[in-house]
Amino acid sequence: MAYKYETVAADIRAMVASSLSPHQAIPSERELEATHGVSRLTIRHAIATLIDEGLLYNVHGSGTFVGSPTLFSKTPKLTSFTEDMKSRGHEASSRLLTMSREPASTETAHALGIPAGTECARLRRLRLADGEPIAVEDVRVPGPLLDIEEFTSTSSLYEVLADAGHEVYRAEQEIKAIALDEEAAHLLRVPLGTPALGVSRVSSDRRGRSIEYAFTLYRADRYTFQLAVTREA
Ligand code: 16G
Repeated sequence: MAYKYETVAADIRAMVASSLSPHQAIPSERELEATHGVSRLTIRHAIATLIDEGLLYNVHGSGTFVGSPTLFSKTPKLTSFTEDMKSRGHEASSRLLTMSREPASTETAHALGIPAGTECARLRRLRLADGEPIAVEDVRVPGPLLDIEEFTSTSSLYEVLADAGHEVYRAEQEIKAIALDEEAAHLLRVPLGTPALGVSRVSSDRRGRSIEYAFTLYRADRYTFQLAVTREA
């Protein structure tokens, strides 16, 4: 059974996801105590847990507020955008920008380890969390692995690929800072030149076969990457 503070923490998490914006104050300890019918100590324990997670932050003497960038932080676990958002209590959705079949450029061919000119499926999507634009994504999938006729704006690419027997197992990623161009800034609804995190990902299946070459541009004000590092080899 969950501890009382975990239940309170889950309630606050849900409240933040459904009705509070970054930097908005959460209800006071006294109000939370009254609405939950638990002790002040339990409320403090729940809030401390959420501060540790990065969901909330405290300003001494003013109260507790909803954090901004860490709201969309990410663990090293390999996830799809849909899974990533879901695990943080947000609903993922997409807007399909373009969908086509085109020959692999030298860069794509090199990344995927296929001959240049091989036909690939290409998807460009705007990715949203609770209706707010978070990322613009450009993905290439080699050869016949993806049937674009069947792909819709509500599809999860990783689910569709897994259903077709191409389960993503491992990925190599590179992250770099990028200033958004006009199109991306417009799509993400931020001012031109706003910094973004550009993530290139080459994913493969258990047998080491390349499945996708993706480039995702995340709004740096709404998305942070978290990595655990260790001295062990
Ligand atoms: C993530 C992946 C992207 C993948 C997409 C599939 C990163 C940096 N990129 O955005 O490579 O194509 O998820 O998401 O994590 P979907 O299954 O929700 O369509």
